[in-house]
Amino acid sequence: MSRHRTLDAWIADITALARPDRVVWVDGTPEEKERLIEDAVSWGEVERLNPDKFPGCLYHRSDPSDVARTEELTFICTSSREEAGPTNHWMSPEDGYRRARAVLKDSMRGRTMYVIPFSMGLPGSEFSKIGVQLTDSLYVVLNMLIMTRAGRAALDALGTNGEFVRCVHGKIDLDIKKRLILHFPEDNAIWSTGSGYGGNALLGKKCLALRIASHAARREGWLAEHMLIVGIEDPSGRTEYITAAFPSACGKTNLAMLIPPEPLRRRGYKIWTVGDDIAWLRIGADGRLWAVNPEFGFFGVAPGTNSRTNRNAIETIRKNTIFTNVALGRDGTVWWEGADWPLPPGTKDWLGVPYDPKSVGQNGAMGYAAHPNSRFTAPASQCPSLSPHWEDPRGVPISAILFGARRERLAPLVYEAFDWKHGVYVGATMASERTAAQTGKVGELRYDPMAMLPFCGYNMADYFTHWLDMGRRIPKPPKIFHVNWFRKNAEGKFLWPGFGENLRVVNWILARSRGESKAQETPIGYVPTPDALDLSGVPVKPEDAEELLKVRPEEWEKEIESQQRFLSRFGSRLSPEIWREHEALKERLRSSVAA
Ligand code: OXD
Ligand code: MN
Repeated sequence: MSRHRTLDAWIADITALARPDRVVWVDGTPEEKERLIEDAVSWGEVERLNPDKFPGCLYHRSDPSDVARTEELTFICTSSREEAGPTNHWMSPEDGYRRARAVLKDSMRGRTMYVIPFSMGLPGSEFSKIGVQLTDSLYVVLNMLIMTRAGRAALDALGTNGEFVRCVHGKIDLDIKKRLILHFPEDNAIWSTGSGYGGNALLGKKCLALRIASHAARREGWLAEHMLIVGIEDPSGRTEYITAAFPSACGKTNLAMLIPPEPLRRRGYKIWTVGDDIAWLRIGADGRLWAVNPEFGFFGVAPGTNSRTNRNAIETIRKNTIFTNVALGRDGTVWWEGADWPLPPGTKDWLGVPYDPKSVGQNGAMGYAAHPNSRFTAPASQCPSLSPHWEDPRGVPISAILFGARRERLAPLVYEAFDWKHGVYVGATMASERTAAQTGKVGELRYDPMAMLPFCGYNMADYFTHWLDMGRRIPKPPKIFHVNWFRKNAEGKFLWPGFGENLRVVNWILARSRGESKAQETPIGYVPTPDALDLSGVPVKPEDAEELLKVRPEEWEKEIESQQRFLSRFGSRLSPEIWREHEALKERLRSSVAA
């Protein structure tokens, strides 16, 4: 029981429906966490890892059918289908509640239902939103304790009549037939059933902080975005912040925790991580855009993470971390493809089958030891590059916004939009090759505007309009850029080394944002002049550097035909300003090809 009558009445309703044997309130104390871990271990939900090598760490294997977000089972339940728009799956609120209630009915008999009050953002800050999640999964509770500020403080912030997002989660028997991820933005409610996977089940993250929050942000005049936030300190001691939106599993965590390459580190460059996945942005009193990270931890992709690609992440996950669907050694240590430590003896793969590297491709685990979307859940506070301002209730001021895609061809390493409106067009027509974070065919090209395709809680045409409106309201807007670390040469080799070297590109972006540094105008935007990027010591051949920045108008003419098909899906709801940007781009390309 709390002091909040609406909260208590709602919990009573769900308890009567799901009929758990026990209801346990999560208070967020370390003693409680220890007790919950004990229970989770004794019920076989998690195993403790080797206490010397991975102190306080836990291991979890999920159901093999429950390893990624299931976008086809994710719905926006608004009164009209148009409100959800053509890129979201829609269900009427009546149908949504009826179906979810039927699935949840009696499903917690013999189980405990946990009540998790949590705050996205610092409790009490104007940026924050409170949620309360009910769940029958102890694994979910342990993850929520890392990913959100959960427990007593969130409940206190709610007081006796504060507003909160009602989050109902039942893993039930993880049956995909019972899987539904439903959002009711008009009701401030989320119902998720039949899945225990992070993106489907940790309801503070994608469901609240993006889908429900984006809907609220439009009403309230701010932005809820799928963006990392990072500060770059230069040798003079000045720190400037950027946000960057990349589709899932395209390196947001790596960019957020980047280690400057040696020559830049020696000159005094430092990186300050604020967030790796979600940014909430508001217009500050000084007319700039300010951002907070509403999360409390990192839910990162494990494969490919090593001390070369992301040393800060490796430091972050050494203790108090939950590993899901990675490979497990007999000695209680973990491993994944791309780890830079040896395969531990007696390793079992993510399905629990003994792993034999010699029979890769033939065993039941898709040939991988760790699932490609296996994850770590780690407290942000353990990150060595964590910004001293990461919990500043005002957030940090943003100098530039980056949109990024994974494109083997076409998109240059970096280009700058002509202005905010053009930047919105660039974000709206972002297309990327699919990764393992979504179910579906890896490698296929899909439009993912602002990396928000799976996360926008309303009609994306209205979302673009909201971005355009925000541009008019921000007195000192950040500049907008597009980056692509993934361009390949004719032999299929990456042209750009990526990782730490990305700081070279970010430095050009920051210089441009201050009105410094050189660029050449192309039909798609401003591209660095060959001498404007500091490539000293970067292992890139001059001809590759040229190719990286190349804009081929003939190729872009094909691309904009496909952009036009994508944008047409929004019909008359799409702002004429977006079409004007489209026409202007077409015209610039036409004259450039003609010349
Ligand atoms: C994530 C995702 O887990 O975008 O961050 O899928
Ligand atoms: Mn994400």
